[in-house]
Amino acid sequence: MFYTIKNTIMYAAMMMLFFSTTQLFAGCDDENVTSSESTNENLVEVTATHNHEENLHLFEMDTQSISSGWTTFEFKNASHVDHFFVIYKVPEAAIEAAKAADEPLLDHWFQGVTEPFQVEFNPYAAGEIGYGEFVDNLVAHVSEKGPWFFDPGAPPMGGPGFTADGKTSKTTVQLEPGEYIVECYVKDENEQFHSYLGMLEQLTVTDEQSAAEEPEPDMNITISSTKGIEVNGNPENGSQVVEVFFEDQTSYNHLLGHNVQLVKLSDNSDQELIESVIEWMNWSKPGSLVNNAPQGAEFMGGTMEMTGGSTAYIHADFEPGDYAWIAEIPDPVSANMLKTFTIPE
Ligand SMILES: [Cu+2]
Repeated sequence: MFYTIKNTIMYAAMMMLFFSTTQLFAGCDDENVTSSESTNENLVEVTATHNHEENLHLFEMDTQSISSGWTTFEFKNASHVDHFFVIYKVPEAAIEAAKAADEPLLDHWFQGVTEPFQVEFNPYAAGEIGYGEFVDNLVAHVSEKGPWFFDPGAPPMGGPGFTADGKTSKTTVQLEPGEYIVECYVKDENEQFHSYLGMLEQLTVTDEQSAAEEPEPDMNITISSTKGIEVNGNPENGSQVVEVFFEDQTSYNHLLGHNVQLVKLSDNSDQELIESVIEWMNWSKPGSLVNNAPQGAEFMGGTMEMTGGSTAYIHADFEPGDYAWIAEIPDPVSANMLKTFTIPE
C-alpha cells in the first residue's frame, strides 16, 4: 500500500511539474501586464483558536477567497496547543464527486478523507491493531469514500509549519487558481486529529492574478530525499526570508513526505531533547504529535510538505539562541534532515 501511495505522489509530482512549467510561461505574460500596477502582499491572515465549550480547534481565516500567484499566509496561534496549516490542492475529480453527491466540497472531503483517517486510526491508537493493519484499513476506507485522494491525488502545496502556542509564523507559496483544503493534523490528548475537530477549511484561489512579487530571500535551503536539508547562507538576528526549494518529494513510512520546520531549542546540543522532539513530531505514533512540543522546544513555523520542484519562503524572525531546521519525518537524522545552528548574542 505504500507503493500505491508513493506512485500516487510521484504521479502528482509529475503533474505538478507540468502545471508549474505551463504556469511559468503564463506568469511571464501576466507580469508584463501587471508591471505598472502597485504590488500587494496577497495576504491571508489565519488565527488558530480553541472553542473550549465544544472542544473545537479552529482556523479563523480573514478570507475564504484570494487571487492567484505568490500568496503569504500569516499564521497566528492564539490557542494553548501547537498547530500548523497545510494546504492541499483539490483535484477536479473530487469537485465533480462532491457535485454528483450534492454535497459541499468541504463536507465531501471530510467524509472522504478526514473521517476515514480518524475512524481507522482509533483502534490503532487504542492498541487493538498494529500499524500495518491500520494502513490497510485506511487505504481501503479512503479508496471507497474518497478515491480521488489517491488517484489523481491532492498535491500538498506547503503552508505555515509547526507554530507553538502564542507564536505567529509567516510562509509564502505560489498558488494557481482552484479549490484548496487546509488542515492541521496535530492531535489532542484523546488521539483526535485537529482536522477532525474543526481545523479543516476550504480556500478558493480565483482566476485573478495578484500583483504580489516573489519574495527576495536572505538565505536558501534545499531539501531532497537523497541529500536531506542543505543550508546555504547563515541565519542572522532579526527578520530573514528563507527560500526552501523542494528538489524532490517521496513518501516515508508515516505515509507523508518531507517538509522543513524551524524549532527554537533551549540547548541544541541536548541529544535527549532532540530525540524527544523527533519522537513528538511523528503523528503515526500514539502519544506523539499531541498538544504541545516537548519542554525546551518551541516551533517557529516553516513550510509544510510540497511536491518536488516547488518553492516556499519562510519569513523567520530570529533572536539570539539555539535552533534547528528539521523535517517532520520518522528518522530525520539518518535522512540528513536535522540541521542545528545558533544565532549569537
Ligand atoms: Cu492543530
